[in-house]
Amino acid sequence: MSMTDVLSAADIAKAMGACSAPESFNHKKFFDLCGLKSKSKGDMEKVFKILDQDVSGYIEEDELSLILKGFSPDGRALSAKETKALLSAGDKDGDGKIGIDEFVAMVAES
Ligand SMILES: [Ca+2]
Repeated sequence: MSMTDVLSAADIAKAMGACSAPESFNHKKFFDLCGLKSKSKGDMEKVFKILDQDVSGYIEEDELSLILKGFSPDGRALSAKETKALLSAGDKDGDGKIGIDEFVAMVAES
């Protein structure tokens, strides 16, 4: 499974371009531009599984900081500040990581 099985390469490129500058990552804009927001729950779950690189069932902080690389190998790492903002947007139960249901909810409401 790769990102382009779910999303179009053109949409991914558009989303990556919108957050290429330092400290410019906005998850709402990103999930909208890359097309994920309008995908099915099943597609969002496929993307979650790609981002959960160690298959722990959660996207932890270190994986969150590399979220852009999950979408495109040349993506930049998020700053600590951007990573914290993304974590707090998705981590509804406050366990410090994002589960699959939290991920789907965060994308859907973005
Ligand atoms: Ca993980």
